[in-house]
Amino acid sequence: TPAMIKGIFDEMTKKNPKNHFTVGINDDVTHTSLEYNPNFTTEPPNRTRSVFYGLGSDGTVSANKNSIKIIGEETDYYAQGYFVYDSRKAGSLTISHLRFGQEPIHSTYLVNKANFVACHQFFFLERLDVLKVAEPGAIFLLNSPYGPDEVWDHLPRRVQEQIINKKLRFFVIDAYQMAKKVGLGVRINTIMQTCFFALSNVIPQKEALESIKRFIQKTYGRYGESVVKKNFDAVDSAMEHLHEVKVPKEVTSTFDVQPPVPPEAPEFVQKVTGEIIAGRGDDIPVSAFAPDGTFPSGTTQWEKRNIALEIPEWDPDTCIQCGKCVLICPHAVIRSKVYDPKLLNNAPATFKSAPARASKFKGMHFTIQVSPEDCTACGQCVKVCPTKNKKDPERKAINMVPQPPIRKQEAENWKFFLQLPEVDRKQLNLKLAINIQFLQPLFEFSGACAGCGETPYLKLLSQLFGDRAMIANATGCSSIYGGNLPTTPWTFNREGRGPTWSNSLFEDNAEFGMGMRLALDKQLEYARELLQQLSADIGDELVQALLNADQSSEMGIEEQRERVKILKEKLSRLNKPEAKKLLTIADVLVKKSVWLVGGDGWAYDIGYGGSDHVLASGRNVHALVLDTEVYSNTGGQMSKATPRGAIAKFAAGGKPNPKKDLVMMAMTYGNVYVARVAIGANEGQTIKAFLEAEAYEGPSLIVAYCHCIAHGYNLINGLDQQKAAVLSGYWPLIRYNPDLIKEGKNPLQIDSKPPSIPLEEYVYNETRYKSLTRSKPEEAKKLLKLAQEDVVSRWRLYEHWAAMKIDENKKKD
Ligand SMILES: Cc1ncc(C[n+]2csc(CCOP(=O)(O)OP(=O)(O)O)c2C)c(N)n1
Ligand code: SF4
Ligand code: SF4
Ligand code: SF4
Repeated sequence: TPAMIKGIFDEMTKKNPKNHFTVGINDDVTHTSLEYNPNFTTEPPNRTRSVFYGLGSDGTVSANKNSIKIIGEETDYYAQGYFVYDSRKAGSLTISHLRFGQEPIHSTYLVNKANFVACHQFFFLERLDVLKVAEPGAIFLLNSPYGPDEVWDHLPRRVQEQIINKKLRFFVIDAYQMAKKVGLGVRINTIMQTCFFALSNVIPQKEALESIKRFIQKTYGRYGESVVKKNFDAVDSAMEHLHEVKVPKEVTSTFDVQPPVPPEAPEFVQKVTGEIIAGRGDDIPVSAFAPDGTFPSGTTQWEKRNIALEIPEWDPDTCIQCGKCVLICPHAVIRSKVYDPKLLNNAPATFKSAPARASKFKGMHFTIQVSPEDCTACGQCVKVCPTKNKKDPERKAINMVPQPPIRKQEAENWKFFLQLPEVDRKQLNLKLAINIQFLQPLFEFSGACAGCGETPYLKLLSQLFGDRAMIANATGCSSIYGGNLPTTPWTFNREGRGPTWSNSLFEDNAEFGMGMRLALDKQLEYARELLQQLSADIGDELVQALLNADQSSEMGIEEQRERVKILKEKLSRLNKPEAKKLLTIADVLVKKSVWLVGGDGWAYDIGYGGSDHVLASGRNVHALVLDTEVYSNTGGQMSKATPRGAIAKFAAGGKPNPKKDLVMMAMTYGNVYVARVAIGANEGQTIKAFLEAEAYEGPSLIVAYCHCIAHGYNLINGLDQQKAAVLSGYWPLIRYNPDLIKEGKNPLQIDSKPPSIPLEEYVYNETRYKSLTRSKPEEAKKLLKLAQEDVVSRWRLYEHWAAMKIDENKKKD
C-alpha cells in the first residue's frame, strides 16, 4: 500500500535504517518488519470508493463487474474494480473493491476508506467487521430480513456503535424476499446492483436502470426470455423496497460480534485459521505458523458458515430410517447414529430420537441430525427422501424450514449428537446401502457448490476406506474444495485416523499416486524383512500372525491394528537398530488403500497418458474419475468426456464428436477392474463398485457421473438427471471384474436396464444441450440424432460383450 511505501521512505531517512527489511507483515521471528502509519492515504477525496461484501456464487462479483462496464463504457467516468475471494467453489466471502471518478484512477486496488459499503448477507455482521472500511458519513446498504423499523435490534453492539459514531446513512432491503417473489430464487445480485446505483448517484437513476437492463439482456439472454423478465421485474421493484433506517442516538444491542471460531477450537485454529476466516490473515504474526509450513486437517468443522436460509428438519415419526438422505448429502451435514437409549439422559430438550427399526439394532435408538450451521440448503436430502407423511402428503420425513429460528437449538443438538458413540463398523455389512449412513464421513463441510455432484463420491470413499486411505488428487474442483486455505474438509476419526491427502499437478496425478503405492510396497517389504529378523525378540507367534494376516474384512483390519499396537510396544522396549527402524514403518503392516482422484479433464485429457500408464502397470491402485464432462474448475471447457451435442467452452456450437468411452478402453486391458456408476441412479451399485474396486488386487477404475453447475440447471434436480441419464441408456451402469473370469463367469456385468426413454428426455432438461436448440436449431436436431445413435450402438456393444461365453482355458487358470 502507499502507506507501506511511505514507511520505507521514512525508514530511509533514519540515521541507522534497517538493512534487509520486510513491510506489510508482522515478522516477530526475525524482527525485520518496518513500522508504518496505516492511515496514510494518497486517495483524492472526490471519488466513489465502494466495498461490497458478498457470498461466493450469490452473484455479487458478476453484478459489480457489470457495474464497472456500465460506468466505464457508458459514462465519462473512470472505473476500477478489484475482487478478493478465495478459491472455494461457493459459499465463501467475496469482497469487491470498486472506484469511480472523473479523473484517471492511479491507485492501489484495495479500498480501505469507503464512502459506500454494501453487505449482501445479513449474517456477515455476526462475525465480520464490515464497517471497518466505512469512512464518516458513508452510505451503508444492508440486505436484511428485518425492515427499517426492526433491524436496529438485530444488529450487534459494534455495528450499532460504528453506525452512530461514523454518522453513516443506513439503508435496508429484503433482497431475498424480493428475489423469491419475482421468481429469482436466491439470486439477489440484480436487486442489490439496482440499489447501489440508486444510492451512489454515480449516474442519474433513469439512465442507470436502462443500462442495468441492457446488461441483463446481454448476460442472461441465453437462458431464455423468462430469466430476463424476472431480472427486469427485480430492477423495477427494487426501489420500492429500499428503505432508509432512522438511526437511533444510542447503542441498545444486548449482544456483540462473535469470534470467528468457537473457543473450544484448537490453538492453531484460534490463532491462524480463525484470523484468516475473519479477514485478518494479513495481520497474523510470523511466529503463529509452523516452521515447516504444515496446516492441520479437519478444520472445516470450525468455520460455521451459516449460509443456509433454510435447513432440513427431521420428522422421526415419518422416517423409515433408510439413510438415503445421509448417503446423498454432498456436504456431510446430515448424519445418523444408533445408540443406547440410556445415553439420552443428558440430551438437550429438543433432541429428537426414535426407536431403531432394524432388527439388528433392537432396543437401540436412532437419530437423524443436521448441522445447522454447515448446511448449504442444497435440498438434495429432501429430494431423495422416499417417505411421505400420511397425514400431509406434501411433507416428507425431512422438510426444509427457516434456519435462523432453530439454529441455536440445533447447534446444541448437533454438539450432543457428535459426542454419541460411533456405530461399530465391524458389525456392519457394508454391502448394504442402508448401513453406510452409520460410517463417519472423513470428508465434511467442503466449499464445493451447494448440491455438487462430485462430493458424495468422495464422502463415500472417506466413509468406506478413509481411516487407511492415501489419496493423490489431481488439480480440479476436488483439489480446490478438498485442500484449500483457510480450512480443509479431509478429517480424522476419534482414533486420529484419516486419509493422507495430497494434490499434485493436473498432468501427473496418476504417477504421483503410483509413487505412493510403490513407496508403501517397498516399506511393507522392508517391514516384513525386519519382522523376520526380529522374530526371536518379538515372538514368532505374533510375527507369523502379522505376516499372514487376512485383511480382507473390517474385522481382519482391526485385528491387524491391534497386533501392530502390541508390536510397537514391544519394539519400543528393544534396544536394537532394526527395532528402531521397524518402529518407524510398522503402520504399513495395516492394509492401505491408494486412490487417484480427479476430474475428466485429468483422466480423459491432460493426465490420460499417465493414468493409462498406471492402469497398465498392474499395481494395486484405484482411480476415481469424477466425470462432470467438462473442466469444471476453470469454468466449463470441453474435455474428451464432453458428450456430443453439448455446449461447452471451445464447443460453442455443440460438441460435434462423441464422448470418449474411457470405461470401454480400460476394459480392453482385461486385468483392470472397471465400473461406471451414478450414485443418484443406483446407490447400491455404486457402493458395490467401490468395495469391489478396493478389494481387487490390481488396478481399478471407477468413472462416476457427477452433475455440476456447468450443466446449467438447478442442482436440486441433479439426482433426477442421474436417473434419466441411466434410463436413456446414455450412462449404462457396469462393473467389469477380472476376478470373475477365474469363476468361469463373464467379467462384464451390466447393472442397468436397456434404454427405456429417448435421449432427449434426459438431455433437454439441461441448458448445455437446450440452448443449442435456440441458437442453432437445425444443428441441435442433427447432433441429437447422432447422439441417440451413439447410445444405441454403444448399448449393443456392451450387451454383446456381457453375453459372451468365457474362454474355458481362462477358467482353468
Ligand atoms: C497442465 C495444466 N493445465 C491447466 C491447468 C488449469 N486447470 C486447473 S484445474 C483445471 C480443470 C480441471 O478439470 P477436471 O479435471 O475435469 O476436474 P473438475 O474441475 O471438473 O472437477 C484446469 C484446466 C493446470 N492446473 N495444469
Ligand atoms: S440441504 Fe443439502 S447440505 Fe443441507 S443437509 Fe440436506 S443435502 Fe445436506
Ligand atoms: S431419507 Fe427420509 S426416510 Fe430415509 S432416513 Fe432420511 S429422513 Fe428418514
Ligand atoms: S464439480 Fe461443479 S458443482 Fe461441484 S464444485 Fe465443481 S463447479 Fe461446483
